[in-house]
Amino acid sequence: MTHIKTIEAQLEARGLKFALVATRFNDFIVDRLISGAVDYLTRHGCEPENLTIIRIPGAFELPVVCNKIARSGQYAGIVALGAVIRGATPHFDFVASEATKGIAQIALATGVPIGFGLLTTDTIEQAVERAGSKAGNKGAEAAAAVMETARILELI
Ligand code: INI
Repeated sequence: MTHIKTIEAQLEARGLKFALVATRFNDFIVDRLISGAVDYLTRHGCEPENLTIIRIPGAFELPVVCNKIARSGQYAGIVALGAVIRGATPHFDFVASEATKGIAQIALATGVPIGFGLLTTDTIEQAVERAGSKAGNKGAEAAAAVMETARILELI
């Protein structure tokens, strides 16, 4: 078989600076997502002094804050953490879709990877399941994705 060049990242965070942008809204869930993200990154070599946690009001504010952080040039990656839980009105749809769209646009426009740790669930139970119980911890997953992507971007 011919040799195929393959680029893969080392799963290692030593020396990389990350910003964790986390909502206060639904903080009983989001605090668990922060724990998952911090735990993942520090277990993969990230020094605590290279982590910054930024608390913001709600998911709707994620894009504007991530935008400024990404453009500061100080961080190898951002982990966006929050929980949008469906209520009785269409508010959920607007908040979830604007946050999602904004985060994706900022990552593309700046080239700074942003891990998508924003839960969008129909119920509180579904959010709890994804914040460190039976469906894992989406904060840790977002941190893992952004760490690997930051390393990949160094290699390309
Ligand atoms: N913000 C969230 O992060 N999660 C939610 O579930 C939510 N709901 O359901 O309303 C929410 N709303 C607040 C919003 O993100 C803004 O902070 C607010 O509208 C002020 O701009």
